[in-house]
Amino acid sequence: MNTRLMGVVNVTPDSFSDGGLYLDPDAAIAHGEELAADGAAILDVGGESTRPGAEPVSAEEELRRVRPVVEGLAPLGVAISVDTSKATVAAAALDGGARVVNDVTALRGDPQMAALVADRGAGVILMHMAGEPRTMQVDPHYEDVVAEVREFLAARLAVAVAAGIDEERIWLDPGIGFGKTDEHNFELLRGLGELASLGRPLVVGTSRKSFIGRADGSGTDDRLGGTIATSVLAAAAGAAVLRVHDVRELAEALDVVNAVLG
Ligand code: HH2
Repeated sequence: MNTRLMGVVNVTPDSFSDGGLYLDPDAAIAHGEELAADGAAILDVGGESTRPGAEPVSAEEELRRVRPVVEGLAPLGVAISVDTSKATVAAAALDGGARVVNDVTALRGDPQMAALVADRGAGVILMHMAGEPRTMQVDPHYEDVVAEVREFLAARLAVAVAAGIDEERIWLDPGIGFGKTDEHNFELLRGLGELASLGRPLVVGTSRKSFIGRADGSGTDDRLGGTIATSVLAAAAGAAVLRVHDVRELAEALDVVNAVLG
């Protein structure tokens, strides 16, 4: 399997699993360096938590958090993505050396975002989210979650291409935990093959999410077993990129999987 790891660098006070640990730019840069050394091919730098119930952050504050960290990590040579839905933040990160915009709103959050990504020739991750972080976990409902997420991603892919974004630079993400019940997350993980049939690489992020804790009884900082299990299943189902906090352990797991599969 040729699955790559995206290491999470959260420069936030309130992210659900590592909020406050790397708010200082030097601590965040050191953490990113460690994740790169552990085997991350991509570092995803974010300055706004999207956990259920999170309050939005101003562009100025997000920029203040993200810019020095992107600039500090760019010389490492690994690809940097910026986890933002604001075009001004994305523009500054691209100026600072980021190459990919990870937009959890799939270009719906900021009317300037699609043109920015197109003009800069940047890559973009289009993620499915039902509603917005503040309210997304209030009674999520789908008739057929895999079909509906597939339809949404196909539509957003078409919008992105129509806006002039190179199709080869677009990645798709089912948005595990974003407006989904535990059973919706399980169905999506089982149905990744149907999303892969859209023809674009899939990014999957299960790392430390609460549905794991409800399945195995683990707490937020102790969800490594379930993170590895869901990540390996996603990789086996064709995910191209796994967005994870624990890069070293996931790299080890993928090495062993590859040794077994040959
Ligand atoms: N999950 C989170 C944030 N960004 N981006 C993509 N493409 N896919 C995901 O699954 C995804 C994401 C949530 O995780 P985290 O960054 O650790 O938490 P928080 O949003 O609280 O900062």
